[in-house]
Amino acid sequence: MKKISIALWLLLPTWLIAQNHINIIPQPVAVFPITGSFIIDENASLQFNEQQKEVKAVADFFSSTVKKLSGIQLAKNAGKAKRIFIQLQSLSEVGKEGYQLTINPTSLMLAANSKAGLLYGVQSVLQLLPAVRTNEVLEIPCMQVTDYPRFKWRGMHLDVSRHFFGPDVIKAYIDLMATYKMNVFHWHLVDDGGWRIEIKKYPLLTKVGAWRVDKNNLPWGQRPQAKAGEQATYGGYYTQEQIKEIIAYAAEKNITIVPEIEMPGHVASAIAAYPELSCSQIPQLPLTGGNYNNISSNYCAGNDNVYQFLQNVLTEVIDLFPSAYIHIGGDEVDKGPWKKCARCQAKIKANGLKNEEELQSYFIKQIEKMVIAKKRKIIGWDEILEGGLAPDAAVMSWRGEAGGVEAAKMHHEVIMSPGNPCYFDNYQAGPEGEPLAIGGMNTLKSVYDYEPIPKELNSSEAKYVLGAQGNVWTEYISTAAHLEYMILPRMLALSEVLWSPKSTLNWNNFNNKLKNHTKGFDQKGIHYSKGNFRVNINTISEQGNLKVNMFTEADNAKIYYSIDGSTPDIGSLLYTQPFYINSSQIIKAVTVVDGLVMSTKPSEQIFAIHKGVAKNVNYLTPYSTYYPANGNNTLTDGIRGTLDHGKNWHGFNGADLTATIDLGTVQQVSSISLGCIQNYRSWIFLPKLVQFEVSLDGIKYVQVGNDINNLSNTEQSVFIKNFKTNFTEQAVRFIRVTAKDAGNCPKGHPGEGKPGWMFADEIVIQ
Ligand code: TNX
Repeated sequence: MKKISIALWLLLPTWLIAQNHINIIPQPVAVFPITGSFIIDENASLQFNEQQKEVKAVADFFSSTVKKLSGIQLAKNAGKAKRIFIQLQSLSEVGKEGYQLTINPTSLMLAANSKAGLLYGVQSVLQLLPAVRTNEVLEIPCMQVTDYPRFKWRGMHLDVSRHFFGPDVIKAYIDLMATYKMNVFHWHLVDDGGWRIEIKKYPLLTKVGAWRVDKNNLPWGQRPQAKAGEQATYGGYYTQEQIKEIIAYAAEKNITIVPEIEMPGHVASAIAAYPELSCSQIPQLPLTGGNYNNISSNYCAGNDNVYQFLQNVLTEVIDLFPSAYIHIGGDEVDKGPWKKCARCQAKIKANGLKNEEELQSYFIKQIEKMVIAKKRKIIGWDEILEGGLAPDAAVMSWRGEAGGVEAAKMHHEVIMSPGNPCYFDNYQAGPEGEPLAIGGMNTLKSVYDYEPIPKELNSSEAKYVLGAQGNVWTEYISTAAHLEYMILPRMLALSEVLWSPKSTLNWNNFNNKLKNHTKGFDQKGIHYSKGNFRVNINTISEQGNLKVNMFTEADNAKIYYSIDGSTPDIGSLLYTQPFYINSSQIIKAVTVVDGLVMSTKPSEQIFAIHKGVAKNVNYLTPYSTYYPANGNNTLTDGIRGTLDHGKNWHGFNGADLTATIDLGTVQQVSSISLGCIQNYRSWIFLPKLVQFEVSLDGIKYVQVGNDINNLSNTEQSVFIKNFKTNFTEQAVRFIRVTAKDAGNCPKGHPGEGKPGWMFADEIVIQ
């Protein structure tokens, strides 16, 4: 029977599933709809074994949730006409976390091998109820469900150092995770911006290290460092009692908390408390933001007292957290201070190490020994591979997938959390229309399309990939509402990737189900992004002609657009297919679903049609491979770069731009311009000046203009400047544009003294 139900499920068209309101996210392994429905009302009774503590806990959770939703107090083990069974039962098919549900008009039977399975079964049942709770009947469509997860690590991370989130926010985060069957909470408790866990042996870690001068009125990257005498009023930490309570709270919901005690870098907070832990041993104030000038953020790897300190810290951490894994960080260690430190150099020599990379590896191996002695395993960011991986360490791959692939091939356990698409601190649609974020862009669909097993792994290596995780770094996230917005709805997409069989993933079905979930968020006042409804405006260049292509990730959506600068709505032009444009214009577009404009802000794209469009650009020095934009001819593709510097822009690091364009034939030209963007936070500055030259033969050039930058490179808002020259019309075939790099980042900038970036987009020739 079970086999038949799975087969039938696969045959069912999506519309039928949607019609049956099976809105469960993540998608169950097998669902077999049956006619009819089970109605939860006063005639229903909960049937369970009250002697079994774990079952009773699940039954109580179910009953209290029903009470909250509807006011109905379910009878327990009573002789009622309809029954809801919750029971432990030996089931061969569903494993430790799976469950089976059989719902018909008079009984709802939930069975599982464990409490975890029962909990997940209850989550599914709750998702089958109507999303909007007015006085609607609690009606559940009849069906059979067999369900269990694809991956055993279904993680969400949260950085509570850059901004602090109190226990209530953490519990709400855990609740959201549990609703979507996520089971590992990676708690990033230590970083430069604050030490957040009480350690009894070292009280200054929280007395000093948890508090900083409040610069919250400024974005993270623009915060000046604290000055002596300023009051440290922003921060907070968790007492060990609070931590125990949160661990127990999470465990009730089948969530394991993996604590991260970051080391040997990213520990300016610990050094603020105990300066003797750094190489320089110079006292410092806790970091207020992204400015590291004259701040120590590494432990001294040559000082044995540091290892003793960490042994003591880890002992308390391990006593608190039952998790099999302890995360010890290991990322982004600036080896500079170690190079200059006599103790570190002596340690390198005494242990026959080759360099500072091996010193980092030595450091991690010492820590691993301490953790293993306590019967736990370490996990670290992929930098722990450099200089040699500690023998039993698990690796969290964040700089793409390469670290994870390498570790899995070495038969080490791996958790995938590549920046793209697993960084939930990146934009989901913006930057326009979204709260300021750290940068990047991970759309809902990019998360949904993510496959945690890299192609490079064969099936036996793939077994080392335990799962994946969404990471939420909080430099730019300081409130609970913003935090919700950043994880929703992306976490729902990730949960489906990690739980559901690959064969059941279906973007349209997910979108359909999502509507019900976002309705629920609306009603509960939970914040989420509507970035999924953003219109993407792209162009296709066809033999020098530009074709505009628009697309939205949203299902069942229409796109309306304007070409006259007005705000589009349902009275505007309806997009049906790609179209040519042959004049400069601004296109604004919105997504419309069921007659409602869904986009938070219309998408905008400026098209500049000019004599250089589709002509080849030759660079003297190539643009950075990090910013390929639309390829070689990005500067002549007719598409102007917007405030999102990750798109349509070519970047140059510490180098001038010299671009030559051949118009192919001699043409009359009277103006040339080059667009440049400044984004102080991202180390991008306007060029010093832009020089324009023209030529008839491509050999002898004549200068026709020289536009000097008159705007400040300390201006912190993001803006675009057009460098331009107008001259008497003349016959021209070749054009050369040179933008002189502004040099190092300015004084007071976090990158002071280091090369900045220069970003250029369209060269407009008229
Ligand atoms: C990199 S991911 C970091 C974090 C930052 C994050 C911002 C990782 C191991 N290190 O310290 O907060 O980028 O996206």
